[in-house]
Amino acid sequence: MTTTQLSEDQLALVETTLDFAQDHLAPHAVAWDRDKHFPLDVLRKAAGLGLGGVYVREESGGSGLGRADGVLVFETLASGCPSIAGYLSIHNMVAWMIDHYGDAAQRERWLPRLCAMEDLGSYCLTEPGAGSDAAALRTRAVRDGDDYLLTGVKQFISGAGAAQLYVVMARTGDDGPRGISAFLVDKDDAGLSFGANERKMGWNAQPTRQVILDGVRLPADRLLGHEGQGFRIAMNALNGGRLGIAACSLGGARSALDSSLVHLADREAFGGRLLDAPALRFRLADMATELAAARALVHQAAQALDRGDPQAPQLCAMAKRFATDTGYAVADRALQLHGGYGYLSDYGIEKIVRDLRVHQILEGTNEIMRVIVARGLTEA
Ligand code: FAD
Ligand code: 2MC
Repeated sequence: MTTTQLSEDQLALVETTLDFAQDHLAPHAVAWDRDKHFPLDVLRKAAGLGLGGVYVREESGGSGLGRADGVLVFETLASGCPSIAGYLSIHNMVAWMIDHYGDAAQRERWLPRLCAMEDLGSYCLTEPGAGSDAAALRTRAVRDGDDYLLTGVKQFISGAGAAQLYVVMARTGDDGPRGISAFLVDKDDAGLSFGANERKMGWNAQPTRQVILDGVRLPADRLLGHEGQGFRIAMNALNGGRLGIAACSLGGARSALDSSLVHLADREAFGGRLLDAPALRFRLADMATELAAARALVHQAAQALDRGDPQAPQLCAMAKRFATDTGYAVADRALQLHGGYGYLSDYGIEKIVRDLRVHQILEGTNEIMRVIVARGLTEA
């Protein structure tokens, strides 16, 4: 169910993505979660549909889609598996950064393999001592002749170890956001290593590791954009990323709602179908209504980002906060509607709840989303 009129192209995009989600993600999602398996072969299949470079311009080898299309893609993918859809959103954020801020040589070097998902991307902002207060990061990039030497630790990096490209935000100047630059680090660069794969509540179908930089020597052409631009680049990428995560919450919650409808139609109690119980019908109606409201906000924010509206960062923060809170609440209520079966792993509902929980934390916690919205209200 959508809240906006979709064009013919968008309907076709949703149909293709839904086929992919139903054929290649949904049947395996529970097993990938259980086995902590990151299905690289399936990601490459997704790339065959243009999902490795969703926002990369066509002349750079991508699909050339906007955010209004992207949120349809990621909602649909997440209806098959929120964890894989979430990683795909991050990979696409990285690919967009290269296309948008990279020079011709950087685009040529990285984009063909990123779009094909022969190489995966990771986004490295968070540190052990700097999460929400991202501008306090301490990873340093010190100029050494024509090179930079990078030293520091990045925490909670999605895709780390499997990815080939790490976009690393590091300090080249003074304290604060304007002293930060963005660098392209290759997995094969000497001095780069990874922590253990973190044991997590959800998002188990993709790895999360520390990225450790111990004097990684990079030639100056690995700087993305210019010195001091890194925080801006990181924030602009996150505006779109937050919409991707918001859309993933919509997709996960929608599939939990759909499962509830099937379960309640099958389940008999007190002489009739549970689906006919008025209290449960009201609950289903509320779940659908809240998801529709969240979707409308996500689409509104996506359109604002596409047209370069100066309010877009605030709208993206509103949409991320609202859609991830709503998605989690809807999935949790779907679990309740499944009774004891919702608590069993094989039904896939508890997995959706665990996956959606982290959407309230990453790409900026929902408290930070409120900080951003409130600043927009109080600062001219
Ligand atoms: P903290 O910043 O320490 O926050 C702790 C609590 O305080 C939170 O509830 C927070 O909302 C609250 N808080 C902090 N400041 C304020 C304030 N001013 N007002 C009100 N409340 C506040 N990062 C990456 O860079 N790349 C990744 O790929 C990546 N992937 C991730 C994958 C997973 C599975 C997880 C769990 C995290 C990932 N992250 C990644 C990191 C994520 O973005 C951070 O965890 C998040 O930004 C919060 O930072 P923190 O964990 O340090 O919490
Ligand atoms: N869009 C565009 N520009 C932005 C922006 C946004 N969303 N947010 C900040 N900026 C700009 C801002 O305009 C300012 O620019 P200028 O220097 O030109 O004036 C600059 O960035 C510094 O901004 P602030 O002065 O607001 O910086 P401050 O340190 O006070 O707060 C805050 C910034 C809290 C908004 C930022 O640190 C933040 O978003 N924190 C959350 C961190 C986060 O989201 N981490 C996610 C990691 S990735 C992840 O989890 C994955 C799973 C991939």
